[in-house]
Amino acid sequence: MAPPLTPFVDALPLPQRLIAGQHHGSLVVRMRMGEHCFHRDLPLSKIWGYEGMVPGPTIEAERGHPVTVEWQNELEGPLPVVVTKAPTHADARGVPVQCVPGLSGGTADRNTPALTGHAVVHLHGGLTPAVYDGWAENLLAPGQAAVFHYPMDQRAALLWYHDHVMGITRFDVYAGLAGLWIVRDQAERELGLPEGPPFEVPLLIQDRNFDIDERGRLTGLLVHKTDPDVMEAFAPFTVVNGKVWPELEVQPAIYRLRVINASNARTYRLVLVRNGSPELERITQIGTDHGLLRTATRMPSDGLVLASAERADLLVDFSELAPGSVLTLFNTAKAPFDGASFPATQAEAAADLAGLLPHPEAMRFRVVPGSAQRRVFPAALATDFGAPLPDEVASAKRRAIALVELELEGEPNMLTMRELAPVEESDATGLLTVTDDGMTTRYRAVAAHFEDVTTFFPMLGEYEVWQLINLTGDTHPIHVHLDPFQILSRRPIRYEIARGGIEDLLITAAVTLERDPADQLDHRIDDNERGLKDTVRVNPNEVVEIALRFTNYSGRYMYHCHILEHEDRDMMRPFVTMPTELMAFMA
Ligand SMILES: [Cu+2]
Repeated sequence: MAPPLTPFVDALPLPQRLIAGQHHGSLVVRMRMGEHCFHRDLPLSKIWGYEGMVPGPTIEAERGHPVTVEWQNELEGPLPVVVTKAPTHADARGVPVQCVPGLSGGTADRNTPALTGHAVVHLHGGLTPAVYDGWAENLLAPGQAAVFHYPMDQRAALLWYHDHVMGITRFDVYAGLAGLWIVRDQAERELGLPEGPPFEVPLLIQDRNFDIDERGRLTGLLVHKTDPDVMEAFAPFTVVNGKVWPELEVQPAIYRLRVINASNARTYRLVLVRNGSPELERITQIGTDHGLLRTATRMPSDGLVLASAERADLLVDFSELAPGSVLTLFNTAKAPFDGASFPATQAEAAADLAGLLPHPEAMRFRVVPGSAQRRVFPAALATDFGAPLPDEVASAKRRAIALVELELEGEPNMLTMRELAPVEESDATGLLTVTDDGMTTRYRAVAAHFEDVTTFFPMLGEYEVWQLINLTGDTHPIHVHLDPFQILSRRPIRYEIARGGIEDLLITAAVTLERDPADQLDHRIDDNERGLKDTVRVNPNEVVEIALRFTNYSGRYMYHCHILEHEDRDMMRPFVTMPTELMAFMA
């Protein structure tokens, strides 16, 4: 399908840097309506952005140096996004409507124009006291402001800040309310990694769609479009740092790319291609969500998978390339993503309309003349964390959560996290059984929706193991606020859901920890996932176990799917971290 915009004609923008140390750790960031140019050939788009920009300024902080941000809400309504649900999944030619611009016969949603700009800021990956974490219901109306204190008592990492309003996060982030936040520290600096321009480049990747006028010309107006078959918005244009399919000129040197998937729903599997061949070996991954891995790793053989909110810290070696060399970054992941593999050698041909991937291009790198700079970075990177000890895991509090899709007539399906409590009774309805190596545990769902009773009260300083059981057909990136976690295991399951077995709360299903004969996924933990994570992909037919330990801050936090259309409907739950000594006084 010919792209309706010319790729690689805009230079990759670098977000404005806002270095906290230059402002005595005290920043003011305004949320404002702005006008933004997503592509050379597009009219200006109205956006909501931090400082009126897409993405917002990149805040840079130093470990151990607290940062305060006065978040000032100066947004003006209405929401600068047309929200629509197209009446059909595909048009008369059979092209899925989410692969093309415009409303595709959909009518503009009537409720979203009433959104005047309530907002709340969450620092994703921040070890932040609960009062400053951006609870989804504690909103700032336009004209209101709040000062949030960020201790920055955490290791160097690429974080991001974004809107988190209950029920409409998908629209506020889509409108532009997202920005990067880099924590730096001495341990990382001692490795001599590139820091700042030109060799450290953040790449914030999103997908966006735009409206068309009566003559079919793109208008620049942002469109959030879903369809009767697919409840997530998968937009056809890949936007990096606010530009559609940009190009970055690179010198013959090693670049450090700080990559984040900031899309609402789309998962990317990134493959760097030169002269038709994948060049995965040109890339070394040194960090993940919460900073450096213990050792540098190669790319997975299919490419780098990043679901919504996942980050990767990459070293890319352009040093031996002749000026004029061109390398294109492709995305080979179909949408909705279900973990299915795709060979990197086919990356240029990854376009797939049925997979809602009309244009697999993401961006391009072009080598320009410069003095070649060859450097070697150490393979051993971090020693400040290890895998949780078997003893700690064995004695940890265990929790089980089923990821479930509830089909509804006449409205979008509802995705929920069913928090499960073990029960003794053996009656067959309303129970979810998990059979592992002949041992069966019976559970009853005790919470499903955000406003249901809180059931998770982790003790500060104590390990917990959360078991995430995916009973849906898609991959869900599950994000836990506050401290990072480590992935303990990823194992195949087969399951049967009883007829009518998914009710509003209860679920009747049998899960067995063994491979379903029809299941093609390998269910392995990639080397680049063996770090400190805050978002983990849970694929279909899979149970993932994570080890968490909350440390410094007591309070009410959230965990949720980071597909924003899921989070908003209703794949999000609270948990309360508690100091142990308070438990004796809990009624
Ligand atoms: Cu989800």
